[in-house]
Amino acid sequence: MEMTLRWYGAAFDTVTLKQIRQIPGVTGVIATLYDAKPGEVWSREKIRGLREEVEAAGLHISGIESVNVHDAIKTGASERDEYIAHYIETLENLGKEGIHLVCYNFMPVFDWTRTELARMRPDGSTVLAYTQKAVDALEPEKMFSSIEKDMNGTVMPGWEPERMQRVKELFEMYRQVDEEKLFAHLKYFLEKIMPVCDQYDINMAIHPDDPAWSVFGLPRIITNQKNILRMMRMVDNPHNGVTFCSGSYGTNPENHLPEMIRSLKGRIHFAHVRNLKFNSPTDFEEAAHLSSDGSFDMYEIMKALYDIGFNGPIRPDHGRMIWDETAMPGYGLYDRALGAAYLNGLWEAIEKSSDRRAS
Ligand SMILES: [Mn+2]
Repeated sequence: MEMTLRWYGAAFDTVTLKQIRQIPGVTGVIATLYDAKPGEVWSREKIRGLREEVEAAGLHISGIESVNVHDAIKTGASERDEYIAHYIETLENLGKEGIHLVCYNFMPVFDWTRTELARMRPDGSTVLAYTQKAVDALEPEKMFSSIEKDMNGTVMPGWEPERMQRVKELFEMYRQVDEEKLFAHLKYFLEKIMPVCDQYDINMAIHPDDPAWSVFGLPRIITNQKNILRMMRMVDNPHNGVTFCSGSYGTNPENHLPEMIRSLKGRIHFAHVRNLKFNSPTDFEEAAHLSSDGSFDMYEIMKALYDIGFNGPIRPDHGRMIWDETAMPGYGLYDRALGAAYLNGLWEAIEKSSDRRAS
């Protein structure tokens, strides 16, 4: 595996490439053109500029998170072919610049959903949290304004103000789309893009829905082992793979994370590893990466990745806000750096003990 950190670009991120370069063992960044709109073609020049900026800092681009999929594709609207053509052009340009991993999601209307961005934990750190009670009590249009004040002045992925102004309209677009239709639209999209992925050896890594169940009555399909295996079988190409995100699949306690990892051997192209602390089955908060701080066995998660021969990029996912840092919630430097160091430590121990057993 390669340890990486997500980076939103110099214009948007409070964390610098220089700081990332100094985290032990981090050699790559997961980059994006953060101001590109869904459906827009990413020009080769812009991608090259980004690549050169990252390389000048002694790092490289390990993958893109995300190239967003336009709502016309997700809803199967008549103009979807035009947007798929744009997506293909973006993939071509990424491939020509030597980028071979693209994370994306197929979530309707909202990306990840949290009800609090700064819940205080006993140690004084603040974290993102979710409580079903709050979602049930809220109109979807009010979701954005209820968390906006805690965004620390940053723009959070999937929660762009201009998008949130259109929430009602977006709900209307998805009114006729149920789970079966969403699967069909995903299949249509994947079948169209696989040839360009084959040509440039681009691994597509779908990110799970977060949380892994339906919110506000919207369909959600990338939620569990059964659905993800269905998605891989319906377009059976090794480039059609997944981002294994422990914090997203793990929102549903019925998802057995190490077992899911083992069932996805060869198709996990990217891993997000973080820990959650459950206070009840419908209330969870993000925890430090350390197993004992949350509800997951992080050793077993890393061991499963090791055992299936995972060799793609991995990144610590959301971190807590600690040490008075001000940053995009979940994306500060300090706790993600601690997370990377911890995950690297687990990996080294697993690797060495496995070598010893083998020899
Ligand atoms: Mn994730």
